[in-house]
Amino acid sequence: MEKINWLFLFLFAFAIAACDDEDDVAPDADAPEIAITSPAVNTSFLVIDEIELRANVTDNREVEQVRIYLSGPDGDRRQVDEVNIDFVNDSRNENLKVTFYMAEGSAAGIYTMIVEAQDEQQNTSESAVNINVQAPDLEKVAFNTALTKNTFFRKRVINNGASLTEGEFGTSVFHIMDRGHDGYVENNEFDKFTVDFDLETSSDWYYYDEFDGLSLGTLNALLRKVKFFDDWDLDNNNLLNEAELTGGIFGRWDDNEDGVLSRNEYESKMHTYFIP
Ligand SMILES: [Ca+2]
Ligand SMILES: [Ca+2]
Ligand SMILES: [Ca+2]
Ligand SMILES: [Ca+2]
Repeated sequence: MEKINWLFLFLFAFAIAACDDEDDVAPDADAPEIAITSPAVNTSFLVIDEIELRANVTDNREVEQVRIYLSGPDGDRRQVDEVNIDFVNDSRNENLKVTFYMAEGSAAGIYTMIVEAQDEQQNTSESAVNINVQAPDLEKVAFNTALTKNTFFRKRVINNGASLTEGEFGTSVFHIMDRGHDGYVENNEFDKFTVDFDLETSSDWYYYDEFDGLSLGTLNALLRKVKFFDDWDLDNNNLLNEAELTGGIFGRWDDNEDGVLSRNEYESKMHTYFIP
């Protein structure tokens, strides 16, 4: 009995001490420190690239929140991300990795990426890095690089960069057409793809189903009729490698057939089909 009372007293005192501690936090005058590790200063990005920011944020007590801003050549400043730190983790040292995309129609030029970090007592600090955002005309090889270096492309095309059989190509086109990402190709998705891939004038490219959407089997039959796979398979080995695949897309998007994709030939289609 005696023992239990002592234990109780001890726990009680401990609880009071803990409460006391919380009510009487010593002031923290030190703002977090931020080190942006990537991208390097003045790195160039295409307006359709995914942009990855990496930063290390430390605080003597606790990093509470980090906000990422992008400030453009027109002086606009928009928030691209906000990271609230989970207090359960070791929040004195945070390695951040944030991926974002330029909004469609963004001005080309120098942008400043700003990382703002706040600790639990609202001490705030900021660090920034400039990047160079460009929207050039793209030749076929540059377009291939632009697509394949970004992870969003391989998320839409099956096989993770390896060559595609005709059936795998059909499945990949199905994913690309399904821009709503719901597993169905509805009529409006079919119609949009028809225009964007320059198929309006093809009498072989047509289906009508009011209710169920386009089936994979129907799509494969249509693709065979318009010879996408055959025409894109330049070395006739019955496989499409990535260069043949992106070259095929390039050919369908080059509306004025001048051998380059201008910004207005690639940007909005990239947002429609690939950029998350
Ligand atoms: Ca602090
Ligand atoms: Ca859909
Ligand atoms: Ca081939
Ligand atoms: Ca063109």
